[in-house]
Amino acid sequence: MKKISSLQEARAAYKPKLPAVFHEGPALQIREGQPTASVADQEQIKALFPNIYGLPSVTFEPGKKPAYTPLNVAVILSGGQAPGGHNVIAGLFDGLKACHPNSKLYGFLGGPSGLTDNDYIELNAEYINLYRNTGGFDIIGSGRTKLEKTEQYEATLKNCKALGIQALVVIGGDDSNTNAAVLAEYYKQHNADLTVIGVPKTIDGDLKNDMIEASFGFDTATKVYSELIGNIQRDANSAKKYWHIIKLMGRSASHITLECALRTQPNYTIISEEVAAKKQTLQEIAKDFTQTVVTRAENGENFGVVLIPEGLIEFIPEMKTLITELNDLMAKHEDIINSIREMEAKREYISEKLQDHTAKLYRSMPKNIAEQLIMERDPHGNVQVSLIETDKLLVHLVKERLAKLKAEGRYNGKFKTHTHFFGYEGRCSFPSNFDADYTYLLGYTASLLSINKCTGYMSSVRNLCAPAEEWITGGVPMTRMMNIERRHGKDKPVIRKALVDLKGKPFQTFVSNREKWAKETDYIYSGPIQYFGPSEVCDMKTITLQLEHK
Ligand code: FBP
Repeated sequence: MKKISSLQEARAAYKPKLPAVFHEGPALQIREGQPTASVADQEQIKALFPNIYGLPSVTFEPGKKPAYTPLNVAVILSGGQAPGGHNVIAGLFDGLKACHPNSKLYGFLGGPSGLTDNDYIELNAEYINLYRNTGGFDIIGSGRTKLEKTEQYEATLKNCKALGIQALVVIGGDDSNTNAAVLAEYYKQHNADLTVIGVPKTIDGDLKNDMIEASFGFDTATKVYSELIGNIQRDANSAKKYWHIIKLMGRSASHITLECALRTQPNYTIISEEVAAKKQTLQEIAKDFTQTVVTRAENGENFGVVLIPEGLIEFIPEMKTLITELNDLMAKHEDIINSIREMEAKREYISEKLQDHTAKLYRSMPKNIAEQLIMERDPHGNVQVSLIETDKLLVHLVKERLAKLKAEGRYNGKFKTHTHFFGYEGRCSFPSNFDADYTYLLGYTASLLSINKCTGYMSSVRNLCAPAEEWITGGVPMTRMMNIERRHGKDKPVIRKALVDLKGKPFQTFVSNREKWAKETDYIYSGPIQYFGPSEVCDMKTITLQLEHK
């Protein structure tokens, strides 16, 4: 027997678990549900997507294997990396080959730009085998190019036609899948025989709804971050001399931070959605945080661990107003602003153009934050929150408050801090067993949706809290998840992002424990992801998924 010398080799041999419906290969029948409607703004969405609106959800059930003909399919990876992307492609490839050995799979390189620029490779078994059960998106690369112009749609159609492609699978988050729905409608309107299927990806966990229980990558990424947080907690509890402030990825929603808090029980956690609901100011947040530091110091504990969601800044109403005003200003005066060399002169030029109260807030920001707030936006027009040091900003404000309390004789502790940012560390990790199984099945399901010409559908795998054998597979029309939102001053159809539900069980569980976790040192050290061993350890689901669906 060949000696295995790395985890990569050992993982290459892992066989993702398939539900009973696929045990004998793709023998199945399709069961259609009732016609669907969008989550809101039905008339507008229907008018924008007349060809793919109102379709029924579909479920795959055991049946006789139909006589499939060969199919040419292309795949793109879009947006940020998420563990399991390679397995989506492996599952897609295996599903296509199981239906017909002469089917072909192409990969457009570097995300949506590969599709418009006709940059592609044909994927074969030998190449795919190198990537099975591995993290990362390096198999074909990813990108964030936004498809929004007619010339781009035309280019995608021309390139797909030239390769004889009959279905395009888009692996992405809410924006990328919105793009996928736009393409599906465009191809239908142009009578092109080109099916578009979406696959729900993002470590942020915000592409979910009643038919999509989780986006892939969330499970692995939160387990990686929780391991790191646990290690830091143990260090903090050993040395008892530092406060560790940890910012966690999640561009907008705080699902990652909430899941990590439930898994590790830190002393203080901020959930952006709660901040927005309570309309908290930056100073109010700093006050709360300071109170936890003071209380622990009174108990002789000058150490602690704090979790902050990356997207926080945009959920603080006053900061949101500031960012919106800055966005407009940058759009109008970016060249002038960039031509000013000195940051303080830049800040002054900008402040003069802001409303009085926003100018005051902008002037009060530490220099690094003032600079970070005017950095280049991403292609979707979003502020690049991962580059804003909210953690350092809060530390600065808490230090100011503690100094004042000390001067008044109301605090006598120490507040020595270390800040951390965990994001990229978790996006390309080896997928957990859950993500390896889930993604493989999402890909396998996408192959069947492609063969059955289910255009405008997102691959869906449900009943995820049950063992993989009992998972339910099918497709959900993407228009069902859409509503109209204001983006860059215009009404746009978009897949609705799922923010943390403040009435939901995960947040409520956190609320009922947070006071205790603030005072006591009740850390959980969750340790690294386990790939081999008992199922209750290796196939463990996220606490969020269990609380939401068990
Ligand atoms: P997606 O929504 O595209 O999956 O990306 C999520 C994310 O990882 C966020 O958590 C983070 O804010 C962002 O990507 C970082 O983007 P980039 O990789 O471009 O730095």
